[in-house]
Amino acid sequence: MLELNLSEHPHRRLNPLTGEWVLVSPHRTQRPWLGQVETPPPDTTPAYDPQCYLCPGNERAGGARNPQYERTFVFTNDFAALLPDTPATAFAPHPLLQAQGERGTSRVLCFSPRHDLHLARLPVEKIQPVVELWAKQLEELGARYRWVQAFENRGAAMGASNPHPHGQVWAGNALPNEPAREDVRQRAYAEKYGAPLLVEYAQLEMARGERVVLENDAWLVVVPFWAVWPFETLLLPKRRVRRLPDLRADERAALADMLKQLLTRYDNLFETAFPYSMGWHGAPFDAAEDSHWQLHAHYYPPLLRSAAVRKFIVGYEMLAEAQRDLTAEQAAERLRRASAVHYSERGER
Ligand code: H2U
Ligand code: ZN
Repeated sequence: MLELNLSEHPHRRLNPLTGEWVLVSPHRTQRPWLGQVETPPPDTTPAYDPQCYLCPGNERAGGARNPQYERTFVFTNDFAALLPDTPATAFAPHPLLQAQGERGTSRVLCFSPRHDLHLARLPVEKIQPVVELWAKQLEELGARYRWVQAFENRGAAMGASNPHPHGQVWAGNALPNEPAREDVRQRAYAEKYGAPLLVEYAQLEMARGERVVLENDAWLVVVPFWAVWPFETLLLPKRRVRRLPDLRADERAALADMLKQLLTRYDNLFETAFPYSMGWHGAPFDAAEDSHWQLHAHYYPPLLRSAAVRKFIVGYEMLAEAQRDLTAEQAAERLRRASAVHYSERGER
């Protein structure tokens, strides 16, 4: 029997967090890399936009007005997907027709008063308040709801409605699909192997090195072995941490530093404001037994070859399973090689 070579032979990789497989076709990237980068269009986004519903002092849909905030600002989404006063009752006239009322809330998080500077372009000391904001929102909503999802849709390619740097937080009492799967898989792993899955995974990747993108005292960024999106990453604390609000002050500072480094490299890859969806996963807030959980963030960027060429989840992927050509190891290497200085600051003194 021939030995399987992960950088040559088509193979499937298991995502231990979800139980799903991804088909990898590395032979399709053997052709030389066409690393041609178009010159980015000059950035003309203003520091303040009178039309923006997130800028300080501006009016939003429904007539509310934002304060003249100086750091971060939170408001309840004017078109919230979840509402606190919903009847939490079931609709189930037949086993094939089942629904459940869901109570919750949805908030918008403004990361900075500056309309034009997304996270990658903010200095580390201005990213720190974003970390504090996440921690505070998760703690506050976690006291009332089982699952609190902090996330960011960045860039028009991911459906963000506005370039003003912002994220969202949705809270509800159900455990949604993704964390529910991760809960089951992490619990089963801890029971079988006696250690939390993601704690073991971080150690394994630090020892192997080939998928590590970045590291500092408290954090590790890897392209996970089972990545689906071309430049998907997983951000993991080095210490055992169950939920984001549990982070110590030094870990919060190190997180701001890690985000700056990661997002700078993302932007430099194709010299564009790199689009992505990202979000935090930690132990559900009602969990009596949560020792199998480890805090982490997922970054899912859609770009493949340039600012204009993105991956679509279509065809085989919708009907059979996810597939990629570029291996996780190749993606990690390209991210490692990307410059640590943001392209917009190059040549500045
Ligand atoms: P996205 O860019 O990820 O779509 O987030 C922006 C959110 O802002 C979106 O969910 C809300 C939209 O409902 N919004 C308001 O709450 N008030 C407004 O005046 C416009 C948009
Ligand atoms: Zn704005």
